[in-house]
Amino acid sequence: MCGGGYSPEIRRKYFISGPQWAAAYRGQALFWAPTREPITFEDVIREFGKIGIGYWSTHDSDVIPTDVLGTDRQAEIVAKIKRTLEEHGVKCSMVTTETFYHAVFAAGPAPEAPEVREYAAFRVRNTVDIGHELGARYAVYWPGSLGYFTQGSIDEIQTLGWYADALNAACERDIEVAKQKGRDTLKHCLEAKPFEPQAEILLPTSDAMLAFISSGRLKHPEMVGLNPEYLHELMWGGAPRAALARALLAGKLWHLDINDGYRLKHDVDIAIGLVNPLDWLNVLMLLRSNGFNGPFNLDFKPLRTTSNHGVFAVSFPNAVDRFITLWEIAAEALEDSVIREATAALKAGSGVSAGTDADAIAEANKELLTLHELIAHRLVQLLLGMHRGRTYF
Ligand code: GLT
Ligand code: MN
Ligand code: MN
Repeated sequence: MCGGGYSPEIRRKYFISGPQWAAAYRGQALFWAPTREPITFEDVIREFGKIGIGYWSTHDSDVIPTDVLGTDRQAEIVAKIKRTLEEHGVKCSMVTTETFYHAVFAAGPAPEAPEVREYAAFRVRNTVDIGHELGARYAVYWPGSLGYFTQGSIDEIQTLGWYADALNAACERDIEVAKQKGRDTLKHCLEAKPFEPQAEILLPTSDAMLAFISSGRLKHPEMVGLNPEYLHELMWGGAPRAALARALLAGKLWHLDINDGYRLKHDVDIAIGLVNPLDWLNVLMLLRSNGFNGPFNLDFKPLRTTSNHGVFAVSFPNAVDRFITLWEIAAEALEDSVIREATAALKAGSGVSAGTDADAIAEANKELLTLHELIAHRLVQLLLGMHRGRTYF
């Protein structure tokens, strides 16, 4: 750690999940060889338990080799995961289907070949089964391979329809299994990313996904919502806070990948608040004031220069703790008397009765609007602790 941290008990009070793939990420990329040794799900779950990360999330193929998915061997591995989770006091919150890595998805999860689409349907159905078995409440879908490198070779409308068929298969299976097990159905959450790995992506943003959900192609649109990732909205140049506001407005913000990075760059998946802490404070104020309390999924990648030991000694505890601190500062900011007073004054307006006289209305509001800037200064004060020890007059 950096010399201090929250206790595991405090960390467990938040609905924070750690992905298997993030902790087991070995530092590899297109031009980069791995820098860390492989680790198992037992290692990850044990370390999350020690840190106090109460929830674990996984792709089907992170822990179950592709060739044994759906077989008895899968059942054995799932039973082993269950035991490991129990042993370390960690719960599985979310499962996601990998429909991008294996060569079978070379043309994406919804290509022309019906046998590949049938296989994709099997994969998402099977993930639903795994999710129910592990007690998860969320399923995530990242259709990053739904797109193309060269134009004209695929039919966008048909591809989107086929992708909807896969989600329909997952929802129908979910309804069946939930009934058998006496559980609620899962919340199926779509995750957008504007670029990577395809050059052109069919569902590049959370807004595109909202349109897709209400396109009429989904049989159970009420079962499908969003898992936005902070960085993915930033990557296309959007304002994550505004994207999340639109998702909230649509009642579809169900799950959130928390991380950080830069605008118009690739998916660097840096730990939350390490690049844009002020923006994150604003995002968390929005979420708190609209009743979103998680799950917050730590979808960041420990840096390639971090060691195996550092992943659990430095990366994860610092990411969790920065989230908690920012979350608490967000509460402070929402209660802050300066911000409250300024906001109330803005909402009250100038009180002038000037009818249709635009100039008179503008004149009357002129001083009041300075409060926008005042709020911004105050937020930075709260973030950096600059309000401490100052005299206010
Ligand atoms: C992939 C992607 C992430 C998604 C994962 C969920 S897969 O690593 O870049 O942002 O959350 O499938
Ligand atoms: Mn993500
Ligand atoms: Mn990402």
